[in-house]
Amino acid sequence: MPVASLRGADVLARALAQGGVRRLFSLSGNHIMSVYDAALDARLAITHVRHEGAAVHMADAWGRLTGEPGIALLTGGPGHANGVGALYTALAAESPLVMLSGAAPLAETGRGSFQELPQAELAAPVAKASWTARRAATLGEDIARAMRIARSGRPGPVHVSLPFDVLEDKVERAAAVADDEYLSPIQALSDAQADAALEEIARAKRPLVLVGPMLANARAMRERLAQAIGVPVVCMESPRGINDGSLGAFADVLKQADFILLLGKQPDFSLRFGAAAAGARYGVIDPDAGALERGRGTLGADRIAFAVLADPAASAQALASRAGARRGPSAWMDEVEAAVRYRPPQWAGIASGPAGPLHPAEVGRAARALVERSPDAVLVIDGGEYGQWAQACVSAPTRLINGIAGSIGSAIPFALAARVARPGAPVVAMLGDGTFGFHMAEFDTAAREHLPFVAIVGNDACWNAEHQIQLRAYGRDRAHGCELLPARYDLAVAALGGHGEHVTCAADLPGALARAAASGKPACVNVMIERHAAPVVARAPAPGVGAAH
Ligand SMILES: Cc1ncc(C[n+]2csc(CCOP(=O)(O)OP(=O)(O)O)c2C)c(N)n1
Repeated sequence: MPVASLRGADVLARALAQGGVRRLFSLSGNHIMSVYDAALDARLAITHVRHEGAAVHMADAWGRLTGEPGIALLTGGPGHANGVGALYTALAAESPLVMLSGAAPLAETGRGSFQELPQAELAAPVAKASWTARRAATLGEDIARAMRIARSGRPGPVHVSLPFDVLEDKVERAAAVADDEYLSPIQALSDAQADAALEEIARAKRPLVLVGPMLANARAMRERLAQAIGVPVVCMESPRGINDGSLGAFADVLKQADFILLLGKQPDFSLRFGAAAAGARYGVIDPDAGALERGRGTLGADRIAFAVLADPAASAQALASRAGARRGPSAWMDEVEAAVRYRPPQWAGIASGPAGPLHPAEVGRAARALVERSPDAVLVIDGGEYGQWAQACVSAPTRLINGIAGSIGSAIPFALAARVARPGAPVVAMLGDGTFGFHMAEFDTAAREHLPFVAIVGNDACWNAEHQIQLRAYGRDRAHGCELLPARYDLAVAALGGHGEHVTCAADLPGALARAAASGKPACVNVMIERHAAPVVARAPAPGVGAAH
């Protein structure tokens, strides 16, 4: 292509490629077809989805799994607006992504241009940064800056609007961008700071390290740190906070902690603003000055032993390498591990009648057997009551959940993106029937793109999480409006080119899962389940098994 005919769209696509981007999650539209065209020469593959929210969820999953910003490319106006909601999930999950949206031409700003919208303003509250590109020649700088901000400090989503005329404008040459402009310097913990933190920990009888969503998929690093410093390291990434079913009876031991190192974990609602461990003193290591300040305000200066601005992953490494002789095997560490592992023994014996429907714990048992077949499996779990049972019953080294945002609907896009990011890994997604409806059409994307995975839908014909609130707060005779049909989602998936299984009793579930996994297609195992409240995993006085409704 002659240099003089370089479009803004070409500058953009080249800049993405220079930043290591190989794939865009996108839904097409008038404003961005020049980028589709430029993607050919820049060798950017496009996963073309059925709703902009799905593209952003996929970029989110990509960010969480690879640590590299996922890229969503949307059209302007309504396309952009459809994508903005999904930024909320990524922001709370501390997941790096860049959402690029086509936009009305700059030259027509304020004149009622087609699909004109103050896009940067709309995305700003749910993004780390949000702006409108101004010139074709400097689109490379926009991209480098967006990727740098997305992955720096506390990772998160960044938005850049791309006006139509900026993308179409021709330039002779693009402003050169150095590779390091895509990266941000890592704020490390100094040796002295690491030693001081370790001394504080050594003085405590029952210390804990809590990490937040940004280290959720750094399990090996968490284990190394725990081993090196002899202190339990627990990741909190659930909107259920200390009642996260995957943390077992953790709330019981958290109460007893006398020192807590918050390693990138914010003392927000999920820790009851510090009240979940009322007697503890805190050390805070956080990459974000604003979060440190908020933490001071929330916890109170008198409870904070130290607060340091530093990157959590680099700090984990510094702490591990500065730790001298590790604390010997401690009863406290064993106690915390046992609490996190704890599940009520009665769960193992839960069995529904031979004709079904199933208890969600039974689905969990069968799903666990499927997931455990491969150490590489990626487990995706959404919210709702079934999602909480799934999180309590099934685990995997790599797991993607809806996260602190508490939003539902991301599981199917997450599963597709996981399959793209980890082509050889089996992907299992667990989600309720209400949630299934959000992005059901992405089974078409999965079939078209040959992305097999297994979705295990817990079908209680209900928005049960909200139904349970009605039962608790207003009584059975005032529970209304949360019913769904016992729909045949399996048939819908088959019609879209996937594999469908309908399971009405426990005996049929293992076979259905095996057929789904072997089908080589995106599969929906539609399991009819009872309506149970989410599990509360407390050891005393009576372990909770939700009552059937
Ligand atoms: C985006 C979004 N919309 C609505 C909610 C509120 N909400 C949370 S769980 C839930 C019900 C989910 O139903 P389903 O997926 O069938 O799971 P169930 O609770 O029935 O097991 C709803 C409506 C939410 N958290 N996020």
